[in-house]
Parts: sequence; structure tokens; C-alpha cells
Amino acid sequence: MLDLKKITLERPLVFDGATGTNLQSQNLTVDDFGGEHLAGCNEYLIRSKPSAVERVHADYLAAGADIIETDTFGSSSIVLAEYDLQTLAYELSKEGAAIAKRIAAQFSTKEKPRFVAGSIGPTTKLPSLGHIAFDAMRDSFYEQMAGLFDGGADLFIIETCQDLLQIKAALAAAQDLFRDKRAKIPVITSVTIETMGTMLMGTEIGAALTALEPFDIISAIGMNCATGPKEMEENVRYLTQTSPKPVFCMPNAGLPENIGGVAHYHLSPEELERYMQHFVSDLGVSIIGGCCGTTKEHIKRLSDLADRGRPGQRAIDWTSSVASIYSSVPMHVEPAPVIIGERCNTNGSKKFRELILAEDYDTCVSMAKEQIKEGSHMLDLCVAYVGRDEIRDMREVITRMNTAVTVPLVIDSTEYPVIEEALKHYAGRAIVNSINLEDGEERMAHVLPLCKKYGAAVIALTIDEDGMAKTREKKFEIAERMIDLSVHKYGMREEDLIFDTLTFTLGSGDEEFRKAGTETIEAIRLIKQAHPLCKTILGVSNISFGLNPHSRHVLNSVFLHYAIEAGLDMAIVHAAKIMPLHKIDERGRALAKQIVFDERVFESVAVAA
Ligand code: THG
Repeated sequence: MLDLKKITLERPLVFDGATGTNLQSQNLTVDDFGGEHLAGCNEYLIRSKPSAVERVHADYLAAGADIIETDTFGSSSIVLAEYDLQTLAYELSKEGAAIAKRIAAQFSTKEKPRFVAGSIGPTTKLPSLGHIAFDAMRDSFYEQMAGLFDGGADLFIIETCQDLLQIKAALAAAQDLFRDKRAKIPVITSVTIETMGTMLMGTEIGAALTALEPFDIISAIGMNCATGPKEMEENVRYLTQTSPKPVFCMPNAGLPENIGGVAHYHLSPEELERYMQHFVSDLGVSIIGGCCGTTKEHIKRLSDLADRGRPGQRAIDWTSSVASIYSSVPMHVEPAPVIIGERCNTNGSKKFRELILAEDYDTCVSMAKEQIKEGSHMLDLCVAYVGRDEIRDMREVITRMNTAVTVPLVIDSTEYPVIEEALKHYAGRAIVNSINLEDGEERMAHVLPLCKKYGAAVIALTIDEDGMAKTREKKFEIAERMIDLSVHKYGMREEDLIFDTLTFTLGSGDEEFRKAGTETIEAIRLIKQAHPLCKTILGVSNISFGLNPHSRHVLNSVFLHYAIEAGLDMAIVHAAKIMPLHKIDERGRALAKQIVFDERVFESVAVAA
């Protein structure tokens, strides 16, 4: 397979320029488009006037482009339906790729091979706004991609993306296609950052990178369209400093100026070259090209630039993170822990349970927002309720939270279909809560492929066939077994795994569980020492079930303090009720510490309560 990372170590790769601009310059007539009703459908030119498309390709290849894009930006059934051409999606895509391949072959030499990128535009619909269902969008992309693949495309470019959920639908289609074809080609994903500095849905570049980075099938990540290189600089710099994958950049010929309803682009070939030289040499961008308004003269300049030297070295500072549709949140913060609000949980909050029962989904969202105000960095979400349709409740809640909640979500469910329903409606990068080995590998076999398909991280509980592990050794042993399976069998990475060393309550006073606090804390230490890339988490409130509210707050806070000392990264808590140690009186602190570490100075936990 074409190895973009390897090729671009030696030389930047150059894409072609605008298709529309070039077609316009050919002064095509209504008849060329196949009639009044098809005027403006550039994709239909593949059939009605292939010579016009061939000319675009030949011009850019002659200018020195390494990669030309097929004229299929809108060849999905979703877009073609606007011209009543939806039944032609596969055929037009295939013919579009075949034309490009034919012309590319005419220019291709051993020294300078030329490639065809199957162009996949964003369509006209935003799944995060409910314009289209995820599955329908995936199916439409699948058909378009199948045509491009069968027509001979060397790679796919999923470009001009406005909505991360749309990208995930396209990636799901590509994954399905590669599975069905038993063959892969590289995929470039490119987002469009509007002049206001985010994607159309409000997504910051960091959130886009966090959501896309986990996908193995993506070979390069970048941005195109909306603005010129000048406006892109800050975000391009972010990508080159942060992205483990090669960085792609394909700007417009400057910001468009609207003259009489028509967009005009003013950046000259020399100016574009100057910016792109900086991006390549100084920032390390390795795949470049031109979007709206760029011509063969622009591409000639980029090709000359590419001949002058390899992309600059990048120092990459990547931290494993998750994201909402808006922003990215690292899975470790200083000071620790990452605080995960526990209250949007039907099992953990009477209020939330009643809201779900009343189907007052909007107030569920208000509870989420309250927890953000209280300092939560992420939110746990569980809508399970015996006798109710959990899939439907999850869909109702998550479609609202997707755009209304600014922090990442932790999807807490025991049901696989509920987890998938959540992931296919969530634009950001979620955490799935959780997997375990209670029924052997069964649960991992269902949940981890979903995490891979949608790019999620996952919480792994130290439970196996014998139940919840009690000792540090057993907790550690289960964690190691899960790491081995997750990484070697299911293709997850250690940094996608968050271990929960689970504690029983210390509030029962039960002899059997008096060591539970210590063992849980020491298991965290063992896991972090052996696997520093893995994260750790605890549902802190579990430790104090059965005690009175004040004792619970004290015990939770003290337990959390020592867990953090042992290396805890994340905590599921009621943020408003966690107290820093210095806010707890000395007696309470001492007593709580004795309970956590089972330092038996007193007779029973009931004294503390
Ligand atoms: N690990 C992981 N996920 C988890 C847990 C865990 N998810 C659920 C739970 N444990 C963490 N969440 C909560 C939420 C609420 C409470 C405890 C844990 C809680 N609620 C109060 C009660 O039940 O008394 C408040 C009730 C109310 O407001 O009505 O204590 O360990 N991975």
C-alpha cells in the first residue's frame, strides 16, 4: 500500500488545485452539463463531457501534481439526489476514478509516479444536527467509495468536513469497504476551519484531531477550504506540533471576496508558494495542494517548492485525550484527577432517574450543564432503567448532549446495542464504560470492535470469571490479561485503556472488605508502574455506600487523595462534594485515613459514621 508517511519523509506530496475554478474557466455550456436541470452538477460532466474533466486532470498533472483528485466531490447519492441522479452514485464514482487513472497513467513515470485520490465531499447534510441518520450516511459513502475503489483510486480523501460525525460515517464506510474488499488504500481526512476559527459545528482543531487520531485507517490529517493559508496558520501549527500522523494542508487562494454573489480569490501563485514553503519547511506539513480559486499556475509553484526539499522535522507533543464536539480534554490533568461528573446516571441519582422516567430529556441536559459548572471535566452518562427502552432513552439524551454539552461523555451501559447507539450519535471522542472479564472474553469481543469502529477509549474493570478482584495482585493480574487481549487481539493501544481497580464499600463494616481501600489504591500503583501509558480511574463514591452524607464526603475525599498519590488519573465523583484535605478537620481526616488503610485504632466504621 502507498505509504504516505514514508514517501513524505523524502519529499512533500503535492495535490492538484481547484476543480470548479478550472471547469469554470472552460466556459462550459448548459448542453455540456447535459441540460438545464443538470447545470452546475460537476460530477455529471464525467458522463456528459468527460473531455472537460480530462483537461482539468491533464492541466494539473502537467503543472507537476503528484496526486490528482477525482471529480467526485459530490458523487454520493445524498448529493446527487438534488439532481435526481442518486441511482448513478456508484457508476459516476467509478467512471470518475477511471478517467483520472487513465490521465494519471499518461503522466506517470518511474521517477515521478502519479496517484489518484478519490474525492469524498461532506455532502449537504450534518448528522449532528439530525439532517440524516448515521447509517444512511455511511451507506451512501460506502457506495461512493466502492465506485472510487473499483475505478482504481489509489487513496481516498474525505475532505472539506464540517461535522465530525459525518467523518465517522465516512470512516465506518471505508472500514466496511476495506473489510469487504480484503484490501486497503490510504485515507486522508481533512476538516474545514471557518474564519471564526472552528469547524461549522463549532469544533476546535484539537477536538477534531483527538476524535480522528485513533483511527488506524487514517494516514494523514489536515485542513482544506474556507480560507487562505494565512488564516490557517495557527491551526496548521497546532496540527504539526500535535498530530502523530502526517499533516495535510490545502488552502483556498486566499479568503474569498464576494463580488455580485460570486466568490473571487486573489492570492497569487507566488503568495501561495511563500506560505506553503513556510508550512512545509518550518512547520513540517508534508502533503500540500490547492483548494478553491487555485489554478495550474498555483500548483506549478507548489510542485517546484516540493522539488526543493523535504518537509521540516516535527517535534510532536501528543497526549491521549477525549473530546466533545467542541473541545479536547486530556485523560490526565495536573493537578490530577480528571473529574468525571457522576450524576447523569439513573443508578446514581434519584433526580436523573426521575427525569428519564418523565422523559424530560432537556432537564437531563441541564443536569449535565450544572456538573460542568461545578468543575467536571467529563460526564458519566447512564440511562438504564428496568422496563424502559434504553436504546431510545440513550438516543434522546445523547443527540441533545452531543451539541449542548461542551465536555466529553463517558458512555456507561452494560448493553452493547446501547453503546453503539451512543457512539453513532456522538461526534466527539467518547469513553466507553466499561469492559470486564466476568464472562470471559465475551464482553471485550463485543465492545472493543465498537471502540475501534468509532474511535473511543474504554474503561476496563478488574473483574474476571471469579468476580470482582479483592487483592492488589489479582487486580493487577486481570489488568495485564486485559491489556494483552485488548492490544494484541483487538488492536487497541495502551493509551486507549483506562483501568478501574474498583473498591467495595468500606461502609458496611464487613470484616471481609476492610482491606478493600488499600488493595484498590495499591493496584493503581502497580498498574501505573508497569504500564505508564494506561490510565486509571475510580468510581470514588462506591467506597462509602451505607454511610451518612457527611461521612461519605469526608471518606470519599480522603480516599481520592491517597488514590491520586498512587497514580490515579481520573475519578467519577460528585464534583461539588469533593473537599480538599485541608478543608477537612483533623479528626475526620485521621479517622477516614484509618478506615481507608484499615489501621484498626477503633472498633468499627460505625464510629466514624
Ligand atoms: N466505576 C466505573 N463506573 C461507575 C462506577 C465505578 N459508574 C457508576 C458508579 N460506579 C459511579 N457513579 C456513582 C454515582 C452516584 C453515586 C455513586 C456512584 C452515589 N449516589 C448517591 C447515593 O446513591 O446515595 C446519591 C443519590 C442521589 O443523588 O439520588 O453515591 O465504580 N467505571
